[in-house]
Amino acid sequence: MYNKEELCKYSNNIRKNIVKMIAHAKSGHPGGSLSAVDMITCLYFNVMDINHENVNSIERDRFVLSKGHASPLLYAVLAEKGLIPEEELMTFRQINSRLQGHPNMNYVPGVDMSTGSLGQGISCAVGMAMANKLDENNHRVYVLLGDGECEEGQVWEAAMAAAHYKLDNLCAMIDYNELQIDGSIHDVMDPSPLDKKFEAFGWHVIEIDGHDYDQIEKAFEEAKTVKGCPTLIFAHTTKGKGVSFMENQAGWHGSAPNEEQLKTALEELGGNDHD
Ligand SMILES: Cc1ncc(C[n+]2csc(CCOP(=O)(O)OP(=O)(O)O)c2C)c(N)n1
Ligand SMILES: [Mg+2]
Repeated sequence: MYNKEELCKYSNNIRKNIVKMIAHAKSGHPGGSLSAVDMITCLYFNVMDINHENVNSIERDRFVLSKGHASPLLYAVLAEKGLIPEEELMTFRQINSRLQGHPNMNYVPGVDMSTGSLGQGISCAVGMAMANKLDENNHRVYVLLGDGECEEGQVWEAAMAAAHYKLDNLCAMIDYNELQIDGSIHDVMDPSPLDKKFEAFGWHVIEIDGHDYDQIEKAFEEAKTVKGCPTLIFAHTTKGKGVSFMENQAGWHGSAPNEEQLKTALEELGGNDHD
């Protein structure tokens, strides 16, 4: 288990790589990548059993990035875990790169599902969790959803099926940053109250601050003890977390920083070195 200081160091480097690769590609989605860094760092370093040796094995936990536009986050975490080379991150969104704008499970080791069409990832995760039950495979399935993504009807079919099939090996997380592509989720198509809705669909719901490592870790631990229903971690987050001028700005959903903005972002994140 990594302590808070170590997790912070990994998260910070992941944030730096996210802004660097998006700036280098001149396209990508920084806001929703940065908001989920703390949860996904904790998941990959302290919760899931994925590593270099078992990456291609069926005998490990699975993660589905249902909000596939946050691919820079997934690639940066995989690099931090040593599953893909860190240098490769700068090929993000280039022709012939394995690291396309939305993740492709056929090319990238550690990518467990190809995603990008919002709503579909959670359905895949439900199928994977059902398969694990049928195979008597005790490994768990984790899935990250955006709050805007929950405006997709398919999410609710998946939520209903997960409860119906008592998938207690499934843990979903909602990155509740309250923004989607064009503005506030409450203005675009209000999906709230998401916690109450998942509860009504038969899920065990845990509400946390998605930037507090103690709360994140406790929630994952609690989820492992829940029997007979799936768990939702409903995480309050800040879109663009860690880069002041990106925080809570819908405009940074899918825009790349220019050279000057990259410099400022990296300064705020403590410089350009891998320390
Ligand atoms: C089915 C589908 N419709 C629309 C899009 C375009 N799109 C990409 S990201 C996004 C907003 C998602 O908002 P949210 O889930 O809140 O993501 P986050 O704030 O975490 O970045 C939209 C509408 C898509 N990828 N898939
Ligand atoms: Mg959002």
